[in-house]
Amino acid sequence: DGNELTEIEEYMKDETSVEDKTDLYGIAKDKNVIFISLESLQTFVINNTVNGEEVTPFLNDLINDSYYFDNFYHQTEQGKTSDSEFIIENSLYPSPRGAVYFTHAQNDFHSLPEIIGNEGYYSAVLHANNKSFWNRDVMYENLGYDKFFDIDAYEVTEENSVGWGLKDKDFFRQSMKYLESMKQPFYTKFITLTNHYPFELDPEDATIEKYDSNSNTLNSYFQTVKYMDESIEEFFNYLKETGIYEDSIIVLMGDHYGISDFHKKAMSTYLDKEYNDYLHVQLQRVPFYIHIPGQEGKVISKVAGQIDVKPTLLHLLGIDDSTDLSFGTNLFAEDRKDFVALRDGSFITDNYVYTKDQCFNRATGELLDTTTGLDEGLSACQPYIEQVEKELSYSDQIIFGDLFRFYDFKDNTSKSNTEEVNEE
Ligand code: GP9
Ligand code: MN
Repeated sequence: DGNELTEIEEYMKDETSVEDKTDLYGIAKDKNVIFISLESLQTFVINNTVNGEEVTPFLNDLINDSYYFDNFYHQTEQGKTSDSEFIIENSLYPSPRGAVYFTHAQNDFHSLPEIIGNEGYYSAVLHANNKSFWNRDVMYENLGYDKFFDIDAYEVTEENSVGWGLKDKDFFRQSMKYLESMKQPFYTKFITLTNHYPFELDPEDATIEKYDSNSNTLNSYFQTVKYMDESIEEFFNYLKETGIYEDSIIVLMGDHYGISDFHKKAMSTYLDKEYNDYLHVQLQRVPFYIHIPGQEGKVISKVAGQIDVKPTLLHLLGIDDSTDLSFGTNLFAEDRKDFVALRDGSFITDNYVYTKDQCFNRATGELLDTTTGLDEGLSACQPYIEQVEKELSYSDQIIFGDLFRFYDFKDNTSKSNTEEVNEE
């Protein structure tokens, strides 16, 4: 039965209920939401250069008129893109192994597309890959998406493909006809593809020199990142030309890392920093933008993660989520949960970065203590260690036990509780 949900439910409500409705509550009410998943884009390329040239000129400028989060972490595991999708749709953690999209696609969820669907939104995913990749066709249906424009919705040829498939510029261009005829307000998720390992690009599409290091992967990465940056700029232009821009908010998010720690040496040279476990965690930051046409920009540096996207979007849309169960919190609230947990148990707080038994000073990277060899309770990170473990395990229990089938999201009470009350 669902009794184990009661404890988890209490934890989630205590930790994530943020009462304050900020000035931004409902700012995007009834507007379209255009969510862009930026394949393998990491924060370290933003406002950075290769051979003296900006890698992401458009995304750098976009910071000026967006809410831009520069300490925003991906929380994905083996499910890669699908994990990032799962996190933003549900504000739950992905599975420690495998992909929830495959292993628990039949569970009861209370997803973002479903919630906003109940508020009159039409929802669609646009992604030029086979519909069954990551089991998306099955999972999207369960999550309540109205439509999936998969590879069959696109004209894919030798010329307009590279690497994993349709080039991003062609993808956005061909997507416009679907967007223009879509019922409004809509929630659309665009999943890009070109900036995917091994970062292949046709020579005519390269507008920046490769980097020069022992890693072909890193060397090529900057070129495909630059290409993605240009494709996003083109997409923004299409949105403006068609007038969709004015009625929309645009959310951009890196899905997960692109450069693994297999490329330590090259990364260390590029960043001119020692590659240690602290830097490895800091490299799990991915860009997160909320662009609201007509609004001034702001860089927000507080620690944040993908888990926070769902409550944040619901806040902007002015949708009351007080009966929802999530592990994230609205990023605009003052009084928020003060850590971001990565899926491997590493975490980041205002003051600390914890990973592999080591507690670092977040600001300086200085190693404060190593928990092995310390008496319990002595690590500066100690108070968070158990809570992070508990939180990840609660999320696993929800998913592995399909516990949301016992919860009535409308009544704000678990079904098992109600039954108990009735029996008394
Ligand atoms: C595939 C694309 C990339 O459709 O989303 O998947 P990834 O390998 O990054 O999970
Ligand atoms: Mn991906």
